[in-house]
Amino acid sequence: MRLIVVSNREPYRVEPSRGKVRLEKTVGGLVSALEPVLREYGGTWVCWGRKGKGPEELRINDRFLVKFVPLTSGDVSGYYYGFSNETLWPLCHMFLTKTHFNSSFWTAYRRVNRKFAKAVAEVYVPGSKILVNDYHLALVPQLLRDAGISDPIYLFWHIPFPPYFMMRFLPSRREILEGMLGSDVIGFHTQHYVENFLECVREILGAFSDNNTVYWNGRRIEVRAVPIGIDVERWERLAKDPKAVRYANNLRKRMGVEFIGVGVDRLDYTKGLEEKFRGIGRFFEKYPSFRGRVSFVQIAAPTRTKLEEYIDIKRRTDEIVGMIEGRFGEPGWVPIYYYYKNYPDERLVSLYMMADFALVTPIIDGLNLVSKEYVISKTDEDGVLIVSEFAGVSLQLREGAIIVNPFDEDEVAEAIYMALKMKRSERRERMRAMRIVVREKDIRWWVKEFLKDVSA
Ligand code: GDG
Repeated sequence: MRLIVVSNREPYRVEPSRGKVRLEKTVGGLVSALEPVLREYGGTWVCWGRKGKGPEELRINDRFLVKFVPLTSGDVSGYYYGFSNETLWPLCHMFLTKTHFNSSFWTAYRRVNRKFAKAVAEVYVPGSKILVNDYHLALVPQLLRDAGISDPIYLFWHIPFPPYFMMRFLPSRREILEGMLGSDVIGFHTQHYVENFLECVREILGAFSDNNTVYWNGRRIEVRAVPIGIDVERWERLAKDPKAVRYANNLRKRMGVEFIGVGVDRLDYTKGLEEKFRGIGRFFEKYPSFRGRVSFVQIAAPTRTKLEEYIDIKRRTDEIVGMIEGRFGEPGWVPIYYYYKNYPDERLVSLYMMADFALVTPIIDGLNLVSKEYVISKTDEDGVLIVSEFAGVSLQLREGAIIVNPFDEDEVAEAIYMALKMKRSERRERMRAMRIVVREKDIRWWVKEFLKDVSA
């Protein structure tokens, strides 16, 4: 099978270095999940050529080619920052008040989706499977159909899909749904999002649906709930690397506290960083005996930094961290170590390994890969995952995780307390249960399950 992956995000950033080019894997859920798949299975990855001036194609190995779609600055601001990240992202995450409706965003979105479809048509050879990713490219499946491509098209939507009462606000709701229905298979992380999608196509398009199948324009479209997995082998390898183990042990010693918590998120308003810090503050307020004994390490990776909402969330997060440091911190003890930067996976794994608990509190999150990375990095099977009930992953990991409502700071505080007081035997039992799920439902499972042939 020849795979063509289409996504906004490029799998590598191309950095010139001493006359050569250095490839740096880009950060984010999609790339973390799919880059290993293409390396292993081969195929073409069609994506945004971020710098505009770089090469049009890049060969990673003899089977894996990256094709860049050059975008103008007008494309980028209207399609990427505009329609994708100021309209669809907040709408799908139920932030109506942060959703900007602007017809020039929509014009750019349509234009860029056409550019992507054209680039796919250029590399397409009959007999391929086409995997279109995410909300940036909702129109591509139907555009490919219009271009006469009859091979199977799979669309995976990595973020939540909103219910009809949210989707109806979008002026281009019909076109978005029709674009998506050009696919043969549409995937979401949970059955809940599947149901929202089915409700939208019924209410907005008047399409007929039966179980998880939509009947539209004489075609059948299967809608699947298939939560994405991580590259378990790779994370286990990283976790076994003696350098990573040494770094984790040394760091833990240097921090000099009894307990360490960890969080890794893009600094996005959906990830609930403010809520997390409020919960931590509440914990130190309610349980003063833990002051000086617990520190929390938070990586907040910069993202979409040009947008006002993101400048704003950065300011608010800085402020709340400052408030907690100021209120609870003492010379010799830092309650929250907060880093606004990217770290390589080799560092993240050490942070996961040294942490007694991970705190993942999105307000709403399609799935959340960090939770799975934490679980797999705990090769000693010891550690506690606290996760928001509004992250898709909480359904998969509910046997082992402590599930919280991130808006309830008391509940978050209690969850931290429970994690610190939990007996080793219970920690292991819960961690084992989660490790089984993450292992079984890894990225290879997802590829098989989601890209399964359409049933006859
Ligand atoms: C979308 C959906 C869904 C983060 N900071 C650094 C870093 N990361 C990596 C993590 C993880 C990935 O980025 C983040 O994945 P998430 O799943 O948590 O979230 P999104 O980026 O919002 O992804 C999400 C996902 O797509 C997959 O479908 O789960 O719901 O929103 O892999 O490790 N990686 C490195 N340095 C960092 O500083 N190396």
